[in-house]
Amino acid sequence: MTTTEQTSAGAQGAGSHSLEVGSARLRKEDRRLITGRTRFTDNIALPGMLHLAMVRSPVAHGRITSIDTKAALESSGVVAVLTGRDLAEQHDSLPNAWPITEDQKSPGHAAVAVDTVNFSGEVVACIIARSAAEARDAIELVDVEYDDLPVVLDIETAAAGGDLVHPDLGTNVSATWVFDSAEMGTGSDVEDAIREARDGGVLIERKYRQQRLIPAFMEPRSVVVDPTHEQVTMWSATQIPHILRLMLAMTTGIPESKLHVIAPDVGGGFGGKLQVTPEEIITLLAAQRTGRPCKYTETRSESLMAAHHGRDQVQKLTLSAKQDGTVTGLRVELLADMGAYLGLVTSGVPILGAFMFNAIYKFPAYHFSCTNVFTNKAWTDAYRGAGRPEATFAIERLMDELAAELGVDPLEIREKNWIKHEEFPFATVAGLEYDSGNYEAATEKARQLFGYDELRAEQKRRRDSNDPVQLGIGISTFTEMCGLAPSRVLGSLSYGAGGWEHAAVRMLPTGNVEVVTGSSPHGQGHETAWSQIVADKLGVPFDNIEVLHGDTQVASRGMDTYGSRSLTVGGMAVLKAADKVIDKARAIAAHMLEASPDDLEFSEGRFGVKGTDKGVAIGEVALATFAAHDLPDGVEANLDSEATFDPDNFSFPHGTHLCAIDVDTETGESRIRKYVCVDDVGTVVNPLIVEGQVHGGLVQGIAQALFEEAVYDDSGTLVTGSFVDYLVPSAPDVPEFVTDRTETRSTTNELGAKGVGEAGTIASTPAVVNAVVDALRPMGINDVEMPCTPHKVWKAIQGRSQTTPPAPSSEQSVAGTEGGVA
Ligand code: MCN
Repeated sequence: MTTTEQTSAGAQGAGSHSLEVGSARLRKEDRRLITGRTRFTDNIALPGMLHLAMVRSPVAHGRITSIDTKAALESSGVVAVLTGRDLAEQHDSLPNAWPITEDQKSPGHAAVAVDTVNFSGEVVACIIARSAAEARDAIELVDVEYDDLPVVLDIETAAAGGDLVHPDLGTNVSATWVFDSAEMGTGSDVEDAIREARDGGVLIERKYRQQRLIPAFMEPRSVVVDPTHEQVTMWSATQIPHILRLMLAMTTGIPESKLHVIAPDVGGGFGGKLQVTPEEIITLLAAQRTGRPCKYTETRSESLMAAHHGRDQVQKLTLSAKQDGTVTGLRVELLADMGAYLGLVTSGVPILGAFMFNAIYKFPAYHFSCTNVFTNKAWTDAYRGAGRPEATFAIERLMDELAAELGVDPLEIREKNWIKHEEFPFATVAGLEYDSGNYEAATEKARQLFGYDELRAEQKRRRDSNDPVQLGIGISTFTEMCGLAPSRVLGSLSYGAGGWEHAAVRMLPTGNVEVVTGSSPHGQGHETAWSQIVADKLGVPFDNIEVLHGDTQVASRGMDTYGSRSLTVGGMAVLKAADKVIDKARAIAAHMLEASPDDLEFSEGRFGVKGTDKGVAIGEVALATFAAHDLPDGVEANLDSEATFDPDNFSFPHGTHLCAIDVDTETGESRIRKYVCVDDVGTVVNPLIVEGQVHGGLVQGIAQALFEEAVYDDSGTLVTGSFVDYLVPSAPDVPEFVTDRTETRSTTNELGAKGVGEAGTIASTPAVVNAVVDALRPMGINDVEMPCTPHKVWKAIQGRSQTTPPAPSSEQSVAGTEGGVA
């Protein structure tokens, strides 16, 4: 593993002492995380607390004809059994905060099903008991009868009509959203480009499937509600305590001021905890009804079955190009599976991808349409990358297909089409403005680290010798829009919230600092990174800074953590609040030094009078505000400040990922031999955290390429309902990664930083699948559906080997343009 050490810092304010920003500090939160001094939601025990268990539907689509709760009510320890009818009056439909069109169709979504169930795993009753064991024991005693309704599972069938998931909507289509570069004035007409390509250019037409994935966070979802005080307190394993509080108020009618939401230590989320869940609402209502604290923690199987899923799209793609490899246009037609309901941002997830299919390339014509479709499966929503991995996969696979079609190196075809570093800022055909980037530098570095030419030479040798183990080389040169932010842009996409972030910085009388952030970390290390930013800014030791978060009484405002936004939006709010502390302290320091504020310079935590050795430390100023004996007129007696930051633009990290994979053509097994990535996330606050984020992201993207898939049987039952069947890779399944960085500052924030939380996931899936297909291309194979399991690879080989010789000796074989074979 190699890393480039950072030397420049985004946060100014420090002098010659070593900067915190850019140093590989160990994460301060890890002290408590690895010594068991954490408090996860399920660790919370309150006096008189009751426990909940959910009765879940075994059928995917059915009318509830009767629910008999008598036996359960008589069971040991059971206090109450609540059905959908019992709770229906107490809450509105669960929220969908992103209606993508004015005429979007959305079914009502009750926390507990009332008349019909629409996916297997939906809650039909809730048991409240003295202990978790007694609550679970009573599940089987609730007798629910269903009249089966037709089960709609296949997205293409659902989109075509026929049986309906929600007959009252009259259609399975929730909404169709279109972007066209000619209409929007961002480019030319894609149909013209396609026509021209048909008359003498190159046309690549493909259909790719993004399989359904399940966010497999380490800590399952858990919620505790205490209704015994004036304010109702909810602890939840959530990514979004602030949004959750607002949504709970809007859904249940409890005034926001009477709701206190805490996200204690949260064991991962990956987008899966960016949700307002039925279970949170049920626990809240159960606590209100019983007047006692209530707790619900899901089992792993419940988590897999009923927490929202991710991806699940069918992508129909047409890429047009000239014979010299210049891409002229791209048409994208998506079907996106919503599952049975629309969750918090379900409908908007594929739309986020709309802005990324053009990726780092500068072709002139683009058309995107997406049809959101209901099926009788768990609802989908944000999952690491949310829309952007799907888009990146499609374009990076297409670039490889174009290269194969033309018989040129896939790196060359990318270079021919990408935006050159001197062309930034760059207005894209999808209507965004990319801030900065240097694709040439990242690619060159990756190429060297990978040993690209040597590996291509080895590949040729193995192809020529008909080696049963073929070498595949996969490329992904990605970018993504992150730092989900500009409120105005989000508003133009009908997103229901803004994208700002809030922070408070308070210098205490001892000179120690409290930082309050509206971001809500659940594994990303904000306590460490925010301390580094403030340490440089205020000249205070790293260890003297405390970061508080995840509690709506402590951090009253926030937009929480998702979309790799926390550093570029939340970290910037922290930086701005720290600036205000310095401004406030300057007036007092000037008074103390009997100087004009303009004559003071602030460096390494000290105000000095220019040209003299007179000075005062900011900590002394803080103490002076506490005593307040001699403050200048009109100055507050504290060094507290707040700031809200809302950038004008997203940030666009990028990178080049290269994957070498050995594919055993006899068994179908693929083993990654070498994985190199060079990421550019602008200024790096903490290289160790960035490295960790990239590693985690890579594993998650590789998981989609090779391992994970949510599978339903024909009756709509989730087959992959445990970790025995849902294959989350562990350390032995992934290679050692070679990571490095280039550093192109973002121009959208003062730190110069770009997000990293999703980068690895977005980039790695196409790199791996491109490598698998590259290994098999001489056999006439131009696609393997994800996940590329040994069985699927083997089947692809068997399917083609009857008509195609196993391995032609040419260096680069030209594949046909029809769809894949898996
Ligand atoms: N960072 C940095 N320098 C940069 C960019 C980021 O030092 N140039 C640091 C930040 O200071 C922060 C971390 O890297 O400590 C991630 O920052 P950022 O990219 O802003 O992402 P967020 O903090 O907003 O995290 C969200 C992102 C998402 S969207 C998913 S999904 C995800 C992820 O983070 N889920 C995670 N990483 C995860 N990591 C863990 N352990 N668990 C999850 O559930």
